[in-house]
Amino acid sequence: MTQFFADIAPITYQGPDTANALAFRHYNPNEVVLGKRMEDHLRFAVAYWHSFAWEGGDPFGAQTFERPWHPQDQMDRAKIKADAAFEMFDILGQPYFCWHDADIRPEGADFAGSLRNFEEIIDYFLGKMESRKTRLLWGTANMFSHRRWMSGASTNPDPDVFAYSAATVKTCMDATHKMGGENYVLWGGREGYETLLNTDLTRELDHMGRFLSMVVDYKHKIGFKGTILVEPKPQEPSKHQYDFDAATCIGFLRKYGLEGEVKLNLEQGHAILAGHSFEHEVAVAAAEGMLGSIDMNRNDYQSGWDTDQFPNNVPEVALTYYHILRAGGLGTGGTNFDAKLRRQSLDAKDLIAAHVGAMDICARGLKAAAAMIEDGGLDAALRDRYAGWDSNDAQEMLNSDFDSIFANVVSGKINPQPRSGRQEILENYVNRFV
Ligand code: XUL
Ligand code: CO
Repeated sequence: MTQFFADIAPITYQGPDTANALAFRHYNPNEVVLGKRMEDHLRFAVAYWHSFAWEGGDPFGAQTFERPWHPQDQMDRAKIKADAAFEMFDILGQPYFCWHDADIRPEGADFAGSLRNFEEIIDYFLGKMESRKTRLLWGTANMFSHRRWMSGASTNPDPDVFAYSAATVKTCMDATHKMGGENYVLWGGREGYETLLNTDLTRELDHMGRFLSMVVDYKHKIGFKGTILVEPKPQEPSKHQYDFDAATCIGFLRKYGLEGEVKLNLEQGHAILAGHSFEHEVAVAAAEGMLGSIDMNRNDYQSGWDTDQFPNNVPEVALTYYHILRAGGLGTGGTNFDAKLRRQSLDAKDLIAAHVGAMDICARGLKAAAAMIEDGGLDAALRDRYAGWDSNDAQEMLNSDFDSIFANVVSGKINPQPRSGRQEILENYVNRFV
């Protein structure tokens, strides 16, 4: 037992009326929603990097947090950090967590040294997981922080960096496989560019496609049964990122023949940066059968930065889960809180409260989404709006050509009559449930 969370008891469900700041009001893991336990719908995960590796810095100032595992450059402190992390998973009853290699182990003197540290900490995790329910939702490689990746990983102009990236991802996939991880994620923070003046965009995209094919080949070689996911984001840190949004990623996957092998890890804040709502991104991925997993963290709507805040908007979350439920759920994916505290939130209690609130918001959203599905109002409205397409004439038109369609229109047989889209009525409908 570490001292970090010493005075914080496991969080329990106490119902919507409790005044206890550290209790669930809505997240009741065993409550059945649409025939499935809430925990099994939501599949929450803690992001190791924001909760335990991030030190509270921003572009104008360094560390504000003082944790027992700081500074994070030694193996013994990496283990203290792991002790605290698993204590938090227990306190929250978290079913999953996610890591980057760089979050969990100190960098070694060279590749082999980093790998030794990494393998030691993975075994340390496995020891802790023996007696716990918490599992690995996904692992990933941090190929954006160290200066070697300043010009990209698989898209780097230097083939040596491509090689270093491949070796790094191999070790992270091995570790994810060993831990029974349910997905493997690739987010290309520096797979993009600052200026076309020094960038061969066509070549870089081909290298990225080839790299992802190697990831898929390696998955099959080692028998990893999890899902490979790419995470779209339009910019930050790069000015232009190749994985701009869901639609861009889907086009990329199709171009390189990977659409049957790779799905998407969608993040709310990234959707906002791309000028989309989160439910748009979810619906686009679901329409292509490529909905994989979600990072449920929002951005500040005014600043335009990737502020990675915990979710706190029930209507937004409800519409997201509505589309997830309609798509058949998250599958091997989950709801990862890729979210960090504000840098003034110094206390262990802040970290717990942030997750409790986020889990509650998601539970409320899920319940609202389920109620809308059970009520069927949105589905009925959609059916009604597209009912004209149920006719034989409309279906035959799709199999005809311009000349026969033209004949029907010019003869006056077809003469469109505009109908209301009923947006406000539908928004009012949603507000009844959230
Ligand atoms: C960065 C981001 C990453 C990925 C994993 O914006 O979202 O943390 O989720 O690399
Ligand atoms: Co993310």
